[in-house]
Parts: sequence; C-alpha cells; structure tokens
Amino acid sequence: MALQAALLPSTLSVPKKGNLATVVKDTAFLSVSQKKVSSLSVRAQVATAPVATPGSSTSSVDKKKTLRQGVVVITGASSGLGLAAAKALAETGKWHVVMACRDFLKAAKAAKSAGMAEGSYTILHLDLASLDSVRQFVDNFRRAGMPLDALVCNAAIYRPTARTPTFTADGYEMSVGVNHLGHFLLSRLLLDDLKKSDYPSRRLVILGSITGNTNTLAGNVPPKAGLGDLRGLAGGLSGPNSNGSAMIDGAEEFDGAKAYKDSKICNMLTMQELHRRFHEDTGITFASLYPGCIATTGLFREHIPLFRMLFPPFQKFVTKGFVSEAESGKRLAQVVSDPSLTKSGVYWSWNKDSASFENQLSREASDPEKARKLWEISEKLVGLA
Ligand code: LMG
Ligand code: NDP
Ligand code: PMR
Repeated sequence: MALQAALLPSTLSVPKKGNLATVVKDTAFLSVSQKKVSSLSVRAQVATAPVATPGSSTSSVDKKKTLRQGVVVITGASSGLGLAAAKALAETGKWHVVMACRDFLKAAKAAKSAGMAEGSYTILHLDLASLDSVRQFVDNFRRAGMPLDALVCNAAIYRPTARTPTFTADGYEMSVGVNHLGHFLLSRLLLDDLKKSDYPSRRLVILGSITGNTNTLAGNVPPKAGLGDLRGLAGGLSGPNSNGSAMIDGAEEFDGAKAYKDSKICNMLTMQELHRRFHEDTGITFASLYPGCIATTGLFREHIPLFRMLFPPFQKFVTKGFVSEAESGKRLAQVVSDPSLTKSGVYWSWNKDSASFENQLSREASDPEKARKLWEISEKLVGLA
C-alpha cells in the first residue's frame, strides 16, 4: 500500500480505513510536493537535474563540474527555523527538501504560505514522539527512492512552565524523547543512507543551543542544564510508572525548562560522538550550531503570554542576540550546504556581522566520556542495543 500510495498526490489518496485520524496517519507520511509530483518522479528530477554548484574539497566525486540536486531531510520543517531553512535551501534550486513533519496539513500550509516553489519539496510524516513512527518514516523515505545527502535534526519541543512530565509513545519524558531520543534513532538509521550517497559533501546536522552551554551568560539563567551521571536516563526516563526519574540527572522534581536544556546538551554530545565514530571512515560531516536567538518562533508557544511579549524586544535591544527566522534559516542552510563549512565535529555560531565561527562548547557539552555513556544508554532506550 505504501509504495502505491507514494505515487499518488496526497489529495488523491483513497482512505483505506474508517476513521479520519487513521487516514491521516496512514497516508500523510506518503505525501508529496504541491506540484503533485510523485516521489519517484521527484527521484528522476533529483537524479537528472544538473545544477552547477561549487564542489566541496572532501571527495574525489567533487571533481565533477556539475552536481545533481541534493536531497535534504529536515525534521520539524513546519515552522520556525526548520521552515526558514527549507525555504532557503529550496530557493537555491540545488536542493530538494524533504519536510519531515508530524502534522502534514500544517506543513503543507506552511510551505505554501512561505512561498516555496511547487516541486521543490516533499512532505513525509514523522512523529519523533514515537519510535515506531521514526522507523516508519525511514521505511517510507527509502521506498520513495530518493538518495539522502543531508539530514537536519531540527524539530524540538520546549515546555518552559511544566512541573509535571508528559511522555512519548514509548514512555520517555517528552522533551528528551522528542529532541534527543527520536533524533538519535533517526540519525542512526539514516546514517546508512548517507553512507550510500554519492553526493560530494554529505552532512548530518543537529541543532544545539546556547542555553545548553553553561560557559555562556544565557546558559547560566536558571534552571541550568546538567546531565549529572545520567542515572535518570539510564533508569528509563519515565516518571509515573517506574521508580525512575523523568529527568536525565535523576532529580525527583520535574522541570520542563531544564529538560529542554538537557536535551540540547544531548544533541551536541551526540553530534560529537557521531563525529568520533563515523567521520573518518565515512567522510560525512557532522555539525551542530546555535543559530542565534530566534525569539519569535513556535518554540515559546507554551511560555506565559508576558514572556512571549517581552522576549523578542529583550533579545533585540538588551542582549542583542535576536535573529529573525529568515536569517536563522540562512545560517542553517549554510551549515547544510556552504562549501566552506565542511569541517566535521564543529559547533557553529555567528558573530554580530553574521559571519560564522567555530564556537566553544561548555565542558559538559564536550565531555567525550559523557558522550559515550549517553550513546550507550540511548542505544538501549531506542532498541538498537
Ligand atoms: C525560569 O525563570 C522559569 O522559572 C522557568 O519556568 C523557565 O521558564 C525558565 O529558562 C526558562 O525560566 C528564569 C528567570 C531567571 O527568568 C525570568 O524570570 C525572566 C524574566 C524576564 C523578564 C521579566 C520582565 C519584567 C519586566 C520588568 C521591566 C523592567 C525593565 C527594565 C528594562 C531594562 C533594560 C535595560 O531569572 C534570573 O535569572 C534572575 C535574573 C534577574 C533579572 C534580571 C533582569 C534583567 C533584565 C531585564 C529585562 C527586561 C526586559 C524587558 C524588556 C525590554 C524592552 C525594551
Ligand atoms: P518551532 O517550535 O518553531 O519549530 C519546532 C518544530 O519541531 C515544529 O515544526 C514542530 O512541529 C516540530 N516538532 C515538535 N514536536 C515534534 C514531534 N514530536 N515530531 C516531529 N516534529 C515535531 O521552534 P524553532 O524553530 O525555534 O526550533 C527549531 C530548532 O532550533 C530546535 O531544535 C531548537 O532547539 C533550536 N533552537 C531554537 C532557538 C530559538 O531561539 N528559537 C535557539 C537555539 C536553538 P509543529 O509545527 O507540528 O508543532
Ligand atoms: Mg535568555 C546574554 C544573552 C542572552 C542570550 C543570547 C539568550 C538566549 N539569553 C540571554 C540572556 C538572558 N536570558 C538573561 C539575562 C535572562 C534573564 C532575564 C534570560 C532569560 C531567559 C528566559 C526566561 N532566556 C530564555 C528564557 C527562556 O525561556 C528561553 C529558554 O531558556 O529556552 C530554553 C531563553 C533563551 N535565551 C536565549 C535563547 C536562545 C533562548 C531560547 C532557548 C533555546 O532555544 O535554547
């Protein structure tokens, strides 16, 4: 059913099951660019469209003068940074963007209202709060027959005022479950696809943040990030139904703001561990970044209204860390495709003139021993070990 439906534009998909929720779940991931191009014809486009682009200097393939269109998967491309980066990359004509989103209709509307050209993107269903959904996404992506040249782990949720945890389908605390564990499984599975790609500069990018780095002022605003000895994660990160804690460090009290910041440390540690384990053998570039404070995105949707009102002017005029969604999208697009950003294992940031530089991670966010331990526990939690 999946392959067959993949050939159909979403609007023509025939519901096979009775209720609407199931229909959306079953068909949304199969869907498709606005131009009603089938995934396979997208593949043909991808394979044939010769686009002149500056090659990177990391592989023999880049001796080619022309390059096929690249295919980039971006999670959480239905709003904020992910959408802005999707638009920036699609607009170059060098990239076909696979928008991996939990809400198909929202993503379709977002792409349209952002003015993304028909045929420049495909929407596939991915709910990072379910490891089954992650596996299903990978299957569907492979069935669509596209190569994978870059993966961007961008989606995230932030529950700033939550004092009680919520849980993913697999029973893990939601912020760490979505932001870290879902992406961890996705990256591990799609690594094989990146390895197979003949694209000259293949990249795996994971969003980090300044608030996960305690070597900065922003990282010292309470509650501070900290993974401790990872005992809560090792205990399964599930509050109500086990003796374990919902916090990575094993704290008794749940703190939604800290859980997000902790998840960002996990993202940055994972990028470095991927680099250590796979860069040399595969040539894949692993990178993370802090794109600036994009104070207007949906990330702050659960924050109190007063915060949402004051945060953008505070960042614009007081910290001067504010960056627009469009500018942040360009920054992320650079990390995906700029020929000068091929170095692996780097956490990128931008200075006041919007020039990129290699930033320094905090001690904890660059601790190799913690990264290894995090890797091993995460493997168990997502069923890879
Ligand atoms: C925790 O609070 C929450 O408890 C947790 O649930 C979670 O949300 C977490 O990290 C997320 O935050 C953290 C707490 C840290 O931060 C705050 O409470 C932020 C308050 C922000 C602003 C409040 C605005 C009040 C308005 C006052 C107006 C004054 C105007 C002055 C303007 C001056 C301009 C130069 O708290 C701390 O770390 C303590 C820090 C102490 C406060 C320092 C204040 C400095 C800056 C002020 C900012 C003001 C903003 C205004 C807007 C400007 C417009 C031009
Ligand atoms: P947004 O809330 O605008 O975007 C987050 C995206 O993640 C949305 O598309 C959302 O989908 C998606 N998402 C949430 N939960 C899931 C899920 N379970 N499965 C699949 N997708 C999901 O936030 P931002 O654009 O600000 O954040 C993007 C990234 O940038 C995050 O990794 C964040 O940590 C990072 N970042 C943001 C900063 C900022 O200042 N905003 C600063 C530093 C880093 P939906 O649209 O359906 O809700
Ligand atoms: Mg922060 C000094 C610079 C600076 C920067 C670049 C940020 C970024 N913040 C800075 C400073 C401060 N912040 C100061 C001085 C305060 C106390 C008033 C402050 C407060 C604050 C709050 C309450 N800031 C926040 C919050 C949030 O809820 C956001 C958060 O922590 O989300 C996890 C946030 C952020 N500040 C930032 C950035 C980028 C965020 C969004 C967080 C992220 O995605 O990591």
